Amino acid sequence: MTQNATGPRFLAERQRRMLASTNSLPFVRKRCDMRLRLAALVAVLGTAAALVSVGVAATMTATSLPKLHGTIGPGFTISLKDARGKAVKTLKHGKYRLTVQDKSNIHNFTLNGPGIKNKMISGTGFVGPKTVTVTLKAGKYRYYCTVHPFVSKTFRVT
Ligand SMILES: [Cu+2]
Repeated sequence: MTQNATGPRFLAERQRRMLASTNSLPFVRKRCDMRLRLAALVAVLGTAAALVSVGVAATMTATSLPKLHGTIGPGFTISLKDARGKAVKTLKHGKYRLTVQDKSNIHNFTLNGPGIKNKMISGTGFVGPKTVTVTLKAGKYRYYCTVHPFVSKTFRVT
């Protein structure tokens, strides 16, 4: 005798399987959800840690760089001094933290040389301090005001 596919035994078995599968579905979903959340959390934490370490590295690099101090104004004067207050004539190539004190709104402080093409560090109309990181390469640099180009000095980088 062959079993009838629509027999009561078969139907009961099919119903049991369906129930079992629908009952286990939320479980599966929950587990997947938790795994996804965990993965997302790990990713977020990883990114945060990476950002913090990048921030710390950037801050440490910026503050440990040799410092240069530039001034422009208030008259027709421009200057660049090292951390010890000595007028800059020659510098070793590399990265520097340059702070310009702009003491006049009629001038700007602009730097020109290898790798730095007429970079206006402090603009005309601006008064106050401006700090930038500059990478100096071997060669001759000139710092000046574009409005009054005769307000100008040079230094050499080796
Ligand atoms: Cu000027």
